[in-house]
Amino acid sequence: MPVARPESSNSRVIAHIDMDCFYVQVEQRKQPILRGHPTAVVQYNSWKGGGLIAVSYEARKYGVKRSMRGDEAKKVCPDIQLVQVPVARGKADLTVYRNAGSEVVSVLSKKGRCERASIDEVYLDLTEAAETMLADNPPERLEVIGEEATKSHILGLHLDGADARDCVREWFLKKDADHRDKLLACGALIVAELRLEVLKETEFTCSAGIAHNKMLAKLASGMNKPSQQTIVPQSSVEKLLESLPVKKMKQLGGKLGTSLQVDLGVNTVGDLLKFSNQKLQELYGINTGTWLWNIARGVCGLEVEGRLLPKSHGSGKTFPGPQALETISSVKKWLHELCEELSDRLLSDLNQNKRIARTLTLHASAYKMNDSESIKKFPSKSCPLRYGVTKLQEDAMSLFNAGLGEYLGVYHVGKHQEWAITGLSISASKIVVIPSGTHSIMKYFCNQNQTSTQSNMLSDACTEDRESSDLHLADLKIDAYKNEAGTECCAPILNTSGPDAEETLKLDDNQAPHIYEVNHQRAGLAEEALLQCFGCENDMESKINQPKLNLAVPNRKSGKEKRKIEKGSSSILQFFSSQSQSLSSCSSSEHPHGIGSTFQGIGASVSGKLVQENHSSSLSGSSNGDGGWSYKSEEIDPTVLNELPLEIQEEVRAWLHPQKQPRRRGSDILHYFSPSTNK
Ligand code: TTP
Repeated sequence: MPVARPESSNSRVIAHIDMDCFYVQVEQRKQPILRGHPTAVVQYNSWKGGGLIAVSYEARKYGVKRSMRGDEAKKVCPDIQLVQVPVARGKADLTVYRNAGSEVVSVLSKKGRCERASIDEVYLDLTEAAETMLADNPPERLEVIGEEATKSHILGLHLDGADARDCVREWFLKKDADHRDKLLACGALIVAELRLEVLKETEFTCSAGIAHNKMLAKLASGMNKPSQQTIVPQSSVEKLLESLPVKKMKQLGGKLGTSLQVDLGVNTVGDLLKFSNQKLQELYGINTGTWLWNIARGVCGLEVEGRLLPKSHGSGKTFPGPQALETISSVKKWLHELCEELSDRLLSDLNQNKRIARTLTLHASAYKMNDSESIKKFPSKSCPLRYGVTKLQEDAMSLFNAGLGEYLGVYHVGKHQEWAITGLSISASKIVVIPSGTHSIMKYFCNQNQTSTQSNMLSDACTEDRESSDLHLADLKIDAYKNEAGTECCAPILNTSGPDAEETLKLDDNQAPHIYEVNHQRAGLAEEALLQCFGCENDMESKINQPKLNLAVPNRKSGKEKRKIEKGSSSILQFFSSQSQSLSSCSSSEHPHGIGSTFQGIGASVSGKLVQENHSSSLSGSSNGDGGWSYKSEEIDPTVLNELPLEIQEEVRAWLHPQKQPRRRGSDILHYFSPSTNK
């Protein structure tokens, strides 16, 4: 969760970079002949020419909009080139766009802390770079200001009929400028250079906003597009917000914005200044109230998170009109497709980035037959995530059934054709990096634990993916989308009957605090699951009071003190938890195999370690001899071994009693945990 900074320390330099009509640019790079032509990217579904999901600026001049279908676009712009989104597994495949986004991120991340906010958006914290520039080489000493920088838009800058570029140049070179403005000037010079570099390296143009916080930077980046940048000096903030319609703020596009308009008569963000913090808190709760009070003043304390990878993965599909799913078997079939895609992405994240996701969430949109009045939403459901297509599918199906039961009410479940599903999506979130040395047996235990506790863990999913939470039958039009919170997926979206509807898709990390609050609760839920994985399941109270479990921090005893497992009260889960923590204290270079570059590699490092330690009658080890740890094999309660699958039991016994139980060929733990066995 991003850390909020107090207002006083907020003289930071934050940039928000947004790629211009991103999907179109990706397609134009593939087919350069499309450059300069009115072009749109359409959803593969070719009904009425498919739904437009990205429109080039040339096509926008003709009035082509994202809400249109291909046929309609052709009517207003006969020359338009329609390019189809690649398709895989019967649905949009966004891989090419994701990869293109990563290329851009790798260029942008050179200059400061970089947060990948969505498939085509990035926040940069350039404070340090700007401070360094101001100290070493301030703009006022520059002889020339780069051309790209002189094309900047500076909010509140009076042109008085003078040439805009001259005024901008003057602003950059001003000696007696406010210190904060000088920092912004440095930031803007850096961003102009970075944008040129992105163009050179990737052939993509992007636009940027440069301000003192994320909220203002994001607002600014969309003000002048394509391929331009906008600076927000502190002195311009009040005026900017005074006239900014509430619905233009990303988080106020929905019900909250409507309530402000209808209930309070607040039409612009500046109108909120009329209300005290206390009043806003009374009306909307402490967090949302305070957040509203702050945004009215242009205050946003959210830090740029150092994150180059997405926060979650998702896969989804809409089933509009006659395509709506009306049987469990059709839902099952599509969940299988979605799970396959999600599984591929999870495994490639695991292989490439050594990350695992811990929470699976299912969202759906539905309507009830013979009940057109009903506006009840299909509840989103979450559970701990298990790897492997089959397990994912099983769990997704359980979540679906749980959601359907709640949606229909218990008495209606099972009755044929009382419902229809118009959108399905699954997402994997709570992604964490696997600590060096952590091994696949831990995953096994997580999975085991999840299986046993899963029925208890089904829970209402919260609104992490705001798009999904906002799903409404009538809104579902196209299913390739981007999630501002870092999820990259194709899933049902709410769309697009006008600019406001479009705005609601573009949520950012300056989310109203209540969303974070809910997410925090979810984090707790996942943490609980993890704690259960590690043998704490009988101690709910201590769980709640415990600090969060951090696998990366070893929990070794100091000196020669040995940890013991008490017979009867101990569990094999605790044993392996301790093992993991001890192992994780060793850097990968200390392991003969390190953390492998593949899924199997992770297991290999563990296998290597355990087998290596297997030569004594106790399991013991210390990579550096400082306060080693050990377990006497006789201290391990033999009954808990019986909880394990046979092949694992055998192998664990072989570790404990190497002479008695030689390892059986072909049944090693590595094989057991390989993805193919998981499927
Ligand atoms: P946006 O950044 O919203 O739009 P854009 O990049 O196409 O255009 P702009 O220059 O105005 O920023 O979305 C980025 C990509 O995400 C877009 O190219 C296609 C995809 N997308 C969808 O697939 N569906 C949607 O509803 C939205 C909003 C975006």
